[in-house]
Amino acid sequence: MQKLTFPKNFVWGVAASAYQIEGAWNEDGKGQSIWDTFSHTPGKIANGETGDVSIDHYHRYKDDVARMAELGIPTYRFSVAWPRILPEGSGKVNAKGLAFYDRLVDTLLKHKIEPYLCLFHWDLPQVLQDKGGWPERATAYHFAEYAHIVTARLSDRVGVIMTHNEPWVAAFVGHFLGDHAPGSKDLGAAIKAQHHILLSHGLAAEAIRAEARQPVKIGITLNLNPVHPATDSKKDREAAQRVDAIMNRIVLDPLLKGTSPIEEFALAKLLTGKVIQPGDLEKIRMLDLLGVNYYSRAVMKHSSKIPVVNVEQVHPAGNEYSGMWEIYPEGLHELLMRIWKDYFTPSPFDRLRAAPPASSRSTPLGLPKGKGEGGMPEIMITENGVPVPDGLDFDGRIRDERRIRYLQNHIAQVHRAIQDGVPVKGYFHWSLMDNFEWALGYGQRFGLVYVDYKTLKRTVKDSGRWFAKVIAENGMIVE
Ligand code: IFM
Repeated sequence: MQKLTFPKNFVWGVAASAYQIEGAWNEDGKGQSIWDTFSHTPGKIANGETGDVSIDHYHRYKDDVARMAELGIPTYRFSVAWPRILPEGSGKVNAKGLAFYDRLVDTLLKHKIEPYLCLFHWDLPQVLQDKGGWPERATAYHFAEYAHIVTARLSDRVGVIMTHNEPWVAAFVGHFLGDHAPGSKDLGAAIKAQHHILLSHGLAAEAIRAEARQPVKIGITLNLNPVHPATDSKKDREAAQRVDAIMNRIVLDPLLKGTSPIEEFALAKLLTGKVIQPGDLEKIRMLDLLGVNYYSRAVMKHSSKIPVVNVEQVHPAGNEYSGMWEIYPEGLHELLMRIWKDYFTPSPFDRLRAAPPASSRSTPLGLPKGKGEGGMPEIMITENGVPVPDGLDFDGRIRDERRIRYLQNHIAQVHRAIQDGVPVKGYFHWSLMDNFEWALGYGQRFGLVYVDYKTLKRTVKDSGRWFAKVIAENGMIVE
């Protein structure tokens, strides 16, 4: 038996997003989002489910926050629904929408829970989609306007603002794979959307800096996966590299290096024309906090199954799987080491080249100075969790042992990465409560708190109590 202790001030938290938990889809002046439209379209969501009511957090937020406090959870990452604030996407502000987040933040602070606010977790105002959505450059400027409004209202009490959650999913699952809103299947649109979302991050960062009432940390949260070739053949290795470029590097390179792999793909250029305009990449590189969402790895082989990129995902036999993915804890360590090596560790040559004049705003990596250590962005795990079947046992308790095992194994990998030199500053569990899992509806449960979808009654699972103990002890015992 061994105790794994985390560094002092390590940030423990839980995460959630507006559309997945709030419900109240058309209340208090909220505009329609692309997820309202998508979920109301027959055939898009499992069992025809929607987020119309979801778990009704909009009306039950006080109890939900109180439960978090009871568990001793010190930090909560939530998202703001853009169409609640700006029902038309831009222009007229909906006071009732802002008032909801005002109340939420005050309630969190009353319970001494630090709010981490995320501006965009996929619920784009439908009116902006009608004008072209993320493939349209103008959307990035509307996002900056929205960031400005939220910052002006909440930054006196919120010290961390994340611009986007998983921009790759919004761009590629929404515009190329078509499984998420808005549901298009167009690679060119996905690449344009990807670039404009990242551009909007940079524009919003400027707006946040300009408007913030206190020094605010600006972050972004990325879904990242180690990509492994299915075999050692040249074709499979190249397939894995292509997927790494189009899933990981497409977001990491612009944010941390000021380059983009889009420029490496002749086809992408052909499809998107001059999507990256002069000056865009400099704007994007504004970051104090890099959020890493980790769930699994991707094992890829060369195939025509997914056209254009010519790859297919394979699921190695003999491993453990959840309701959605392979369970692969080592991948979290591998991913953190890779991010650190490729994006945070300058070579001696880089150091010489980038040696900044004393007055410069740049860091040794050429990154704009943030609040992170030594001017580098901080790294945190902003999501990690598992969908496994669970439910009430005869005595009303939820013994979700698989989730506890999953968390223990993944948190141990974070600890291992810290020991190996990656200064990971925090870990957020996805999610606080069971909720609407996008195209899969309510079929996959990720919560530390079980929700009865008929009565909306909440019950803390064994994993919730286990995680509370990890937080209280700033660590855990492992075999
Ligand atoms: O539920 C999602 C969340 O919205 C974004 N990250 C992955 C989670 C699990 O699929």
